[in-house]
Amino acid sequence: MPYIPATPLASALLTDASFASATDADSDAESVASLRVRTVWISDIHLGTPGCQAEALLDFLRHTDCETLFLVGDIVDGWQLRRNWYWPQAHNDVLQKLLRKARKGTRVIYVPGNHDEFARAYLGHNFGGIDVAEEWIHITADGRRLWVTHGDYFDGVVQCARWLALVGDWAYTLTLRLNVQFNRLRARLGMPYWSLSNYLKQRVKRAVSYVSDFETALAREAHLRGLDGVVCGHIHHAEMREIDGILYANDGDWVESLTALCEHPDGRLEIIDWSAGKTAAGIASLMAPAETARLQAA
Ligand SMILES: [Mn+2]
Repeated sequence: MPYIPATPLASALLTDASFASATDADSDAESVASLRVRTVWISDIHLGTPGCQAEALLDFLRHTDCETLFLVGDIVDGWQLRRNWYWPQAHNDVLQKLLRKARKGTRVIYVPGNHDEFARAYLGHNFGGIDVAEEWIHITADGRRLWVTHGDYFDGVVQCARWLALVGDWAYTLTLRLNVQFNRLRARLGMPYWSLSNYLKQRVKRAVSYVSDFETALAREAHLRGLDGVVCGHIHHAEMREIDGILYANDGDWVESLTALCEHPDGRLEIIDWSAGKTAAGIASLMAPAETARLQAA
């Protein structure tokens, strides 16, 4: 029995007439000079939102060739699409490009994030050569073990906002009512007024500040898991640094910064800023010296 997609996005993609033609048009762009790396991590593309810089990402994907491509979450923005349908051709082309890479032999691993949490229902499945996984452990060419996760599980603000969104209005109202009852009881027992809603708000605030150091929280978790580092996205801020001996790498986003993380053949990691490096000269400067020399000799 054929699989009937449950989400409007999936059905739109599968019924879109431009689905096939985009693939063909795309093949023209295959011959451009490539940045050849072992691994690429990209995240926070937010397809389906006007902010997504799909053209820039397409340009990056056309110039890049890798063995493994990680899609580190927030690839399609299900939150926004549910509110307001926005799906231009370039966004379709990005998906086509990703599927094409998978078809042409790139290992593509998709680790969903909070904006595309609908994909978390398909963990362990494979769609057109793309593996969907909750998280991954990547081993670099020089033997380092890196935990790949979107990062939202460790974002106190998201966790709490979600909790507050879930409990919502009625809980706040209930809390206030409980507070009245509670203080009536306290008054009867001769105890001073105590605000339950205020207490709860303080607790939430403390919880937020506790996990607000997102980077430290992720590095700590990688350490607890006995790994050498973590690669994540989510906060739209490309970064690579050591936190207490653990590598923290964030591949940035394709809304503002146009950044990706790559692993060179020798295991060296680097953040690629595509807003600066989209020329052939820029690509050459991103390569390891040996790699550049080899290409110049060829
Ligand atoms: Mn996110």
